[in-house]
Amino acid sequence: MIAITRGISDALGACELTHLERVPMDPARARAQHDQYTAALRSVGYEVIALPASDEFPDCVFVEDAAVAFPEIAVMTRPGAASRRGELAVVEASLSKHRSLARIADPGTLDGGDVLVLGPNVYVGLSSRSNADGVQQLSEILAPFDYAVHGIEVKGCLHLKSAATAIDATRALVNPAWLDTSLLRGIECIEVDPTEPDAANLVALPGARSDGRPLPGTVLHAAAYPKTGARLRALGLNVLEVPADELAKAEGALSCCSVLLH
Ligand code: CIR
Repeated sequence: MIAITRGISDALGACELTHLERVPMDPARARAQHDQYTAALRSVGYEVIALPASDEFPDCVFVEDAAVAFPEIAVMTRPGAASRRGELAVVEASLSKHRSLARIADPGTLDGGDVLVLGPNVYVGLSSRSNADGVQQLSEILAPFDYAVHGIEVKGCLHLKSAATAIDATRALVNPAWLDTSLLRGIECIEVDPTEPDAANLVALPGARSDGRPLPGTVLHAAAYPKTGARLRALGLNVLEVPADELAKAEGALSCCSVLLH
């Protein structure tokens, strides 16, 4: 399994912000936390392809928004924030070695953070970043592979995956304040602790291995949300906690920091 990541820009403090007030950000501290993220991925068997950071693109570490990878194809997005569109070239050059590529075109916009895959259903947040044209284009790209693509409203957060992420094909970790969970068809929704609204973003690692043995139910989760982490452990999940509070100041969570190839 491969994880594509990207380094943290020295210009991180000039990132896009939608719901948060700008506060000072420390790229060195963010890098130290990001190193723990990539170490966790390596520890369970992922080969990490670490793309270089760019001073031109403050948000380049959030590589998830640039591309969405499926086993059959990868889709280069068209980020809703114009400042982020130049991030794609480096990601595309790397991803093209592993997948055939499709592209979202103008007037469509799509951020990978809005794309939630739950088995054959692909939910796309209709957010400030992803529009209906982007959803339609993604639907056409994925139709030959029998995925059904559904646009879904999100409110109060940046991306759909701020509000819900997949634990596996049938379960999601959700903040029900930010989306109507009844729209996730046939999915068991595990709620975040109400005191941790930002805790719904995890990274499921279906390929996780230890000593060559499968580690089923392994997820990465942010250390800042221990009560929700305890809920995940109570489900029998193998929770790898990583610190991520510096990148959270840039409105980034954990899934934003990688594109996983299985
Ligand atoms: C942005 O606003 O685009 C970045 N500051 C944060 C992007 C986070 N990405 C994600 O949740 N997938």
